[in-house]
Amino acid sequence: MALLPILRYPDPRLHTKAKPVAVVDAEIRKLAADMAETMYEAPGIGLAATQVNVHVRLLVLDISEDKSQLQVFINPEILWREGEHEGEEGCLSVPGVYETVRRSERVRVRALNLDGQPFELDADGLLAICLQHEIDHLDGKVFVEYLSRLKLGRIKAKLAKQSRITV
Ligand code: GNR
Ligand code: NI
Repeated sequence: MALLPILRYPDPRLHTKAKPVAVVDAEIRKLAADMAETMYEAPGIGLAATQVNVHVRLLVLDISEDKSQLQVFINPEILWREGEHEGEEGCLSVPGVYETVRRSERVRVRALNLDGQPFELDADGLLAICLQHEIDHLDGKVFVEYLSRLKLGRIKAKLAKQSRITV
């Protein structure tokens, strides 16, 4: 296993649209394992391949209290969504920024597992939020892009200042 570097907003590579996984093979399983290790170490509750600069449709998440429930989604698709929910989000690619985002309250997702088998999952609560956040990454979208231009400008200034201090 290996820890992977996480891209930081406003890195333009975060806006890459990820390509579907053609075959779930050993290389994809290795990427999922490395992404899980990277997510747990960060620590975060989800990670999309886009964030580690691999532009394929793969995400990992674990919203369990004791970090014992790794879930892997390959080629995830939202089949339907309903309701609205506003919640505070953070992102490993936008460290230190927490802002309220409006999302669907419930989603049904279809994806492949690590054996290449399709499954469907109905999600609500934090799982639904996290799935939408990660699938956005695969489409090249970062949560701060839902905010007003004013807020986004302030966030960019804050991140620029942070990177001058921490480098
Ligand atoms: O660790 C994370 N926490 C989080 C909190 C609220 C909504 C979404 C998230 S996902 C984030 C990890 C991450 O950046 N995934 O892309
Ligand atoms: Ni994120």
